[in-house]
Amino acid sequence: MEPLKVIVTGPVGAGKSTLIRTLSETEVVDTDAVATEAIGKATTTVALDHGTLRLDGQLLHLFGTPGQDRFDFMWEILSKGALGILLMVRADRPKTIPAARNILDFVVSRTPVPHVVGVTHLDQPRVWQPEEIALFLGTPLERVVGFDPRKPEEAARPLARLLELIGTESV
Ligand SMILES: Nc1nc2c(ncn2[C@@H]2O[C@H](COP(=O)(O)OP(=O)(O)OP(=O)(O)O)[C@@H](O)[C@H]2O)c(=O)[nH]1
Ligand SMILES: [Mg+2]
Repeated sequence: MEPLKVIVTGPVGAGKSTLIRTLSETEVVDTDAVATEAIGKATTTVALDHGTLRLDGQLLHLFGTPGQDRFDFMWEILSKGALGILLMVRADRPKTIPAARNILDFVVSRTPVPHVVGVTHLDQPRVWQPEEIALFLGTPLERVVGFDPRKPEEAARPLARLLELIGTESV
């Protein structure tokens, strides 16, 4: 069966690299480097993450992007040939949601395939609810999935939703 390429994108700290580390059944390739800006964590992806996963009988190749927009040339490179987009957003950092919309517009304009929004950090004390994030991004609520990418039992949830969409529509 042809492997299916999915791009995992979104702003810094949303949990893109965490998701790929949690789910990958093959050794993950990552390119985390020490962050040169104050971003609330020690390292950041500077090129890509790669991992693979078998889900609902389908082999997925997950390509994680950097979150910082100074690496935006990688969004375009990594989205080539992708059949689905997982946009990850932190519920506890509403200030990053415009950046998330910018990334989504950028990727969808070049690679017009279905997307799902994965909302992370919902366990934090002050968060935007998935409904509010859906409204801001202009994404229908049924494509917005709250989950914790650190938890193996939850991490595949948005990808399962994305596979359903890829199976039923072209955009
Ligand atoms: N409390 C909490 N922490 C989370 C959750 N999801 C991810 N994290 C943590 O948030 C951080 C996310 O870091 P990364 O996975 O490096 O984020 P990233 O999206 O790859 O970031 P860049 O590569 O810098 O763009 C990690 O420390 C995770 O353990 C969540 O739902 N709740
Ligand atoms: Mg990363």
